[in-house]
Amino acid sequence: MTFKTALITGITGQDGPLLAEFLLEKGYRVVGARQWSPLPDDQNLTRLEKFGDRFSLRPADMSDSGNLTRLLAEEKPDEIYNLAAQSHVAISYDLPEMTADVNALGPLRLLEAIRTLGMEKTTRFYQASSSEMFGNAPAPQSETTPFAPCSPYAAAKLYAYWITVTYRNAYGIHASNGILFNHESPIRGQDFVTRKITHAVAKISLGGTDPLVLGNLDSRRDWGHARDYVEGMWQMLQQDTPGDYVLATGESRTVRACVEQAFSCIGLRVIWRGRGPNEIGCDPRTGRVLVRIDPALFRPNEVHALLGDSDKARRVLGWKPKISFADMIYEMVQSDRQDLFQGTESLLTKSLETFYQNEGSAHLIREAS
Ligand code: NAP
Ligand code: G4F
Repeated sequence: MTFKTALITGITGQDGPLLAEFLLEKGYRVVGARQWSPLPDDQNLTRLEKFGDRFSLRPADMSDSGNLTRLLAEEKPDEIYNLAAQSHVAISYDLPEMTADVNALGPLRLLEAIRTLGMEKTTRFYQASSSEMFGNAPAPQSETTPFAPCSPYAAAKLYAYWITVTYRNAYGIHASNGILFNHESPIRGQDFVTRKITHAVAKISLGGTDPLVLGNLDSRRDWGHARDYVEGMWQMLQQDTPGDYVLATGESRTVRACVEQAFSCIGLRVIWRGRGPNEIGCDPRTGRVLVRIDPALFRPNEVHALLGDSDKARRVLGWKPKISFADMIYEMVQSDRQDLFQGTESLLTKSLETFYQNEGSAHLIREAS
């Protein structure tokens, strides 16, 4: 029996491992493409070890077309999921050129490789487009809402969106855009706001004393669970005809509400005092400052309110999100608590062992264990 081969770029990020796991469970052979690093971080990939050699890793950089073309020629994927990106909006202001190279020209290089190799009819292509492309267009945003990007990240993603549509129309490639609203999970990067919040809350629950430091508390996002969203990516490539789809929950919350939800997972209520950069979030029982603001974390140009209308995906793909916001934040807080607890525990064990070994007391080592 032959199974399909999927190539996933951005395999070391949040969505890559979750999509790979989803496809491997369906019987796919999955090739994960990751950029070279002297200190590779494979933490998110351990969940894939159980699939043995149906999962493999290949080096690939989105800025190198020769490398990408060779990769496609050798692996001959039935489906390509282009998830690789410089995906942090705030960082895109510091690294606009690199962001454009990877996020805009990266997908062009993949599409050109498909064309050069004559794979237009044999390889389907998914482009990770983003709700950031809507900028401050009025909510709710759907596939027919005019785009209004307002960051270097969003501008680069918009080029990628249109080049995907262009190659679909010009060369008949089965190429689809998933216009995904924010989606999170316990393996979300710690620089994104949900994970930053759940990690800080987990630390506080284990005795940490540092407050959570944030930027704009009033921006609104439509947050779903990444596990639901990777299923939607796959569904797009199983359609007879390619297309562009919004995936969103249809619920929008402020960053402030996300903070309150996360603290509620450890039994703490947050009350807000002050205004603007002087606002603080406090524990009403003790007065302890749990949250404070750093104006440096505000963006030069904020997207104020994202709220998606995913009616098309629900009708055509039969997609719908299953995991609630409250359950997702709870899962993230618990996962961060567990990681921190295990980390602290192993550090403690290590230092005790070192101490006892230095003291030369086998008896005490036995007692400690
Ligand atoms: P992520 O965690 O930031 O992962 C991005 C991945 O891209 C990482 O594996 C990263 O590798 C890789 N990458 C960066 N530059 C590269 C290069 N030059 N060559 C090869 N690989 C490179 O992002 P994510 O949250 O999983 O999101 C997946 C995709 O969906 C991204 O394109 C993102 O822009 C888009 N998206 C995300 C969301 C969301 O809410 N998560 C919403 C809409 C769209 P390293 O680990 O080596 O840096
Ligand atoms: O978590 P964020 O950094 O996500 P953002 O900017 O919405 O982008 C994410 O979602 C996009 C889809 O809409 C993706 F395309 C993109 O790749 C990425 O995955 O910030 C969310 C909100 C922003 O309004 C930000 O200003 O949280 C606000 N925020 C407040 N304090 C903060 C912080 N964001 C971060 N990262 N760090 C803070 O301290």
